[in-house]
Amino acid sequence: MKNTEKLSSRQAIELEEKYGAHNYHPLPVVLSKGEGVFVWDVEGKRYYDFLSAYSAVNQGHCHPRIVSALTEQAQKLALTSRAFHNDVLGQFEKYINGVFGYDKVLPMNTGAEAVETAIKLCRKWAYEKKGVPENQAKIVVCENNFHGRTTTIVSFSNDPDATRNYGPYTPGFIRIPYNDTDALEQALKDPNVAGFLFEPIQGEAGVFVPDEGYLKKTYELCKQNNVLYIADEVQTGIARTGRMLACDHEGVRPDIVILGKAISGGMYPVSAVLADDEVMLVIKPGQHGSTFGGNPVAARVAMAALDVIREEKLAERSEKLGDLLRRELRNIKSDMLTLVRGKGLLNAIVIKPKGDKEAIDVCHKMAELGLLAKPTHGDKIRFAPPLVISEEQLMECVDIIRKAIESFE
Ligand code: IF1
Repeated sequence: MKNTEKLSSRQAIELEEKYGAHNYHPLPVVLSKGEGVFVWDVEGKRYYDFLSAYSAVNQGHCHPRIVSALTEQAQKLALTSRAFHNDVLGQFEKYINGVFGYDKVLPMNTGAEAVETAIKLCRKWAYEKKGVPENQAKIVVCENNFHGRTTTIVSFSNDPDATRNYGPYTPGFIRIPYNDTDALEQALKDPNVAGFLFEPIQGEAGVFVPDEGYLKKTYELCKQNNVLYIADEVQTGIARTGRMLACDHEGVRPDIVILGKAISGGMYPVSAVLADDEVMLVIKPGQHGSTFGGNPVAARVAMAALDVIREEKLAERSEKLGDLLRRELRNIKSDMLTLVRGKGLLNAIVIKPKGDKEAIDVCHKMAELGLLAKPTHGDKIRFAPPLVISEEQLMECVDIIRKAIESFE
């Protein structure tokens, strides 16, 4: 068998089943092409993509500008490591700091690595600036958080699937309820608390949007207690919720911003941590890094991906179409559809089972009708199309969703 043989869906699934680790359970659809809001399976069936690779593909699949950045740079210089300078990294750094308004950026590759970077930065800052005694620094996190899959990050998760039998766990984290400012106020009484790490909207928890004012209040509490305010915007950032950062909705400026996913338009693994000098410069040469972080392909791709967000006004589009989507979904009359929530084009619905039909069956029906989405935590379905979707396309998608849900009436 050649490496690039044309496979049927069934053959492709069988190969993965037989030769790949079983750490995922995908819908039985095998995709081979993407363009804008659409993906196609190997049999040529077209679908609307309502997952957008977990919000990595905000700019749409295979955006020509981002593809060009990738291919042009790949033909010139792909990787030098950080042992030498390259002629793109500095331009990217200047560019991204201009976009988000920070002094410095530290580029990594995956979201989890960027979260790890933020944790290390926060701890080092605690010992070297705040004066926390050695090895005593604590970081406050929230219940039902999702920040990635590394051993340290899963150490402060309360999802049994993420944690079970992966111990021993990294200490130094305090978990408090999300959307509870009193709990944060209590936790910050411990003088060894160095940071508050949170998602502005909890993605994995089923797109849980905190009460209005939560970001502002938690920000103020952190400021009062000399605690770093660390926003994981890996999923919520880059225009997904209707602003460049979800924190922009309440006008708060985190001490550390963590970005990933759509910072590359899903073209390449790029992540980044932003902070001002006071924090970022606690890390000195040799104290943190990665082979691929800040490579010229990543740098070019990220600049193109951010250009697209700005030039195509995708934050504005996300805000407007998100309002429309929620309004339309709330008009669907079905006992199964019990809740619609979200911000911008990061949304979820909650499905109440009817007989033996549940969220996964709704997803299978939507796939049949040409729209891909996936359940999370059994009863929720995330709706997060690429932000380049048009109003007309969105209305067609609402029709598909309505038909799928009503097919169980
Ligand atoms: C998986 C969810 C989304 C993230 C936030 C860091 C990371 C993520 C806020 C780590 C990653 C992903 C990864 C993916 C499933 C997924 C996810 F369902 F778990 F919640 F997007 F909705 N911070 N989120 O959401 O980034 O290291 O993966 O680049 O299967 O792990 P990464």
